[in-house]
Amino acid sequence: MLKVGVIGTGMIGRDHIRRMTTVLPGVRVTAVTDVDAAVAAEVGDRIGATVRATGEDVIADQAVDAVVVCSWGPTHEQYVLASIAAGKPVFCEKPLATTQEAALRVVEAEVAHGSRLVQVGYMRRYDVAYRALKKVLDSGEIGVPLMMHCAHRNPSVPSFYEKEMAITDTAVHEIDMVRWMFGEEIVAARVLIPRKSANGGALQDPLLLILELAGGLLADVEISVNIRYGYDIRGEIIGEDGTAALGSLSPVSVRVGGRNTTPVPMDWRDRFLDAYDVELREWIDSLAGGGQPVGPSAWDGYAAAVVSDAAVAALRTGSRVAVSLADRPKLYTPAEAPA
Ligand code: NAD
Ligand code: ISE
Repeated sequence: MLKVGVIGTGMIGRDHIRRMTTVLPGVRVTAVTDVDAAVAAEVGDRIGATVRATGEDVIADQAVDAVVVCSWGPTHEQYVLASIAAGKPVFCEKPLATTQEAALRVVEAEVAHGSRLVQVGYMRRYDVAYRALKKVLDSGEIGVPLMMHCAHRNPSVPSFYEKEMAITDTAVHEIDMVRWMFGEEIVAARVLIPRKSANGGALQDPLLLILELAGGLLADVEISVNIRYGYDIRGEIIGEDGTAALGSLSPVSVRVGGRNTTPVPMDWRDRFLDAYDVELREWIDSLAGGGQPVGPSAWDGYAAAVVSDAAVAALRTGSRVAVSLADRPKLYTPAEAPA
């Protein structure tokens, strides 16, 4: 039984606690914390976990074998570094860190530790549709891939959401996904700014992000975060001999009154419910018997942070911005990398 401590009991923290408490076998949440002590106490009392005052207290808890970090992005670095210092595996929600310098500090700390402890919550890699898409691509059936069209649409975003979060918080999933899908690094980013939606208030919404991969493939990502009608994630790969796309996401369509309708999920929890389950199940399984995580690594978190920074610079300047990564340490050779 893996004993897990959770730092941050907000939306996704509570959702991961629910799945580790009621869905997944072989795991128990033994300690929780949140800067909002009342929220932590409510969650901790409900599941019988110890409520600790700080993230550091959770990490140090003798009854915690592994840590799940679900607090706000700028706090991730400190908890991941503290987990590495304690020698405990740590699953960190995306992003690994909010600057590339911070993400590199995590990589360096893990390399100094000498084995993998960190996994980052880039969960598109665990979604049945993305996995099926990758299987078609890898089979060679559609030939050499040339382009990928993606859309990342949120019905709305919270009031604290700022312009650059369209990249750092939202499209960062596609940044990780295309690196994994095509097994290549992203070498440059551009951002085009279309007509502004009135639904976005002060935000410049939507945006069109264009990513260039090392082998010449172009991936474009429409980022719309106030689309209202639902949470809609799309992806289509254009190959030399054919195309492959994420399929319809609803198991049901309804024909009534002269219309054929297909329900659209309203948020990421509905759309990726199963993917989060698979993600944490595989993480838990990988740690059994003292094993190492095999999912998205600190290097993947670092690479996503560097590309995010380039895309934010592209948004600010309107120019093409090249991506420059540090040398990849041996710990993260492709053979050891991911799902
Ligand atoms: P949230 O605001 O609902 O919850 C975050 C919680 O962290 C809050 O309760 C807050 O009080 C707490 N917190 C903040 N700083 C803390 C600290 N120093 N120590 C302890 N607790 C602290 O946000 P959320 O939507 O749950 O997002 C949390 C993280 O998860 C973000 O990094 C976000 O990008 C990520 N996320 C990932 C996905 C995904 O699809 N993988 C989906 C949603 C959110
Ligand atoms: C959120 O943090 C997520 O990770 C969701 O998957 C994404 O769609 C949303 O835009 C983010 O705010």
